[in-house]
Amino acid sequence: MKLYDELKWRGLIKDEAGENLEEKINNGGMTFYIGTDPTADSLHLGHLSSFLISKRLEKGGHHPILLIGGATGRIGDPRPTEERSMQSIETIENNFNSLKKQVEKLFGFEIVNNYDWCKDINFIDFLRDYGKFFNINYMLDKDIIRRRLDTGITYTEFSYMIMQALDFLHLYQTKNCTMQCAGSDQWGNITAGIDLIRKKEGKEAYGFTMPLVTDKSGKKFGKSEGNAYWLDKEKTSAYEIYQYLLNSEDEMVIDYLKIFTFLTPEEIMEIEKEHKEKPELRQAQKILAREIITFLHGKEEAEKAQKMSEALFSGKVKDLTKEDIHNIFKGVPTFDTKDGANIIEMLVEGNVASSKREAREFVNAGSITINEEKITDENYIINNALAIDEEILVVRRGKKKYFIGYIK
Ligand code: 383
Repeated sequence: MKLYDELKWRGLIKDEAGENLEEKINNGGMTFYIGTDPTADSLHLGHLSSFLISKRLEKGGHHPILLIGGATGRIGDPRPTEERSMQSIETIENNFNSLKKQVEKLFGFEIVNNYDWCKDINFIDFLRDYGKFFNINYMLDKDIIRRRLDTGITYTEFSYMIMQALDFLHLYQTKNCTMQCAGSDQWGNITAGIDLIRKKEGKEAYGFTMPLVTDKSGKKFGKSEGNAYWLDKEKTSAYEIYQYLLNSEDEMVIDYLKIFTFLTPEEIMEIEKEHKEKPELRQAQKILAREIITFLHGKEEAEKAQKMSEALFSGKVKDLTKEDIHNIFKGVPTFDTKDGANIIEMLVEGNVASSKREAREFVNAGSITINEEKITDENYIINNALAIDEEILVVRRGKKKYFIGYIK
């Protein structure tokens, strides 16, 4: 399969700009860029799909540049809903440094910072050299701006697209960068750049976007209850990512394999065949999790995450080490208890139940497990011989609610 066809097959091309883009992509040899703003100190799963495209294009013989928006991050790309709150310069600089480190490690590409060429442009020059090329009607017609007209948008955010266009022009002039790719939310900004290059240089530039990755119901991939899955393993453990991916919907998982892995079309089609025959094995989900975690954190982390997941699933928590437990249950509520405590008292003191009466109800209903053993006796006594490393109790209430007790 030629590169363009493969990108299409993987579902990575939505909008395209520039003549003969297909041929350009297939031929290789272009310098292209993708940008991100330092709004946080790490990328998250929502960024990964478009960043991986840069790897795919690189494998196809193109030269990638990653731009981290030290300047644009100070302005804020308009969201469809409301104005962003401005971040302090210090936060932006911190985020920039963390992102740079992360992206260097994950992708190893040339990194540029648009602050370098934006910081010395003064306001009068900006209006004369760039503002003149942007008709207000043109700007108002961009989807993202139109969507903000009812709720309002400041001049600052309104100007964002000019900055991103200016970046493309700058990279075109200084690095012969002729293509930009991104997620579909960036279409307006990319075309603004292409138009600016045409107007100022009389040259054609290229761009394409990929569709937003979602679940079956259209919700953004890589977020749950508003929280992102970060690519930094200090912020989101490999285990948490593993669990999230393991729960991918059967109808979506093959799409995710195409989008997020470097497995070949043949390999993915083979997995799809097996997945259709035996979806209950969740083989496709396991491969997806393994591939993504291996890319992000290495093979060892992927194996560890799988081991933890299997241990929990099959009730073998006792095989886990203290370190595994900390990894798996990051963010889970903890409490202290003691050797010889009564189960009902422990549940109340540990806030697993709100009263003794409720604690008894849980125990009698069989909804409490300690280290995956069901406790149904109200008179059960906590004993450190039953604990992991004589110290840790993994307490589960119902199907999913976990607590970690420490015997002190
Ligand atoms: C800034 C200056 C440029 C080119 C790009 C930018 C950043 C861009 C943006 N990107 C998003 C971000 O920073 O806001 N204006 O979080 C996201 N990207 C990528 C992809 C995506 C986009 O980093 O669709 C998801 O991840 O393009 O929302 O000269």
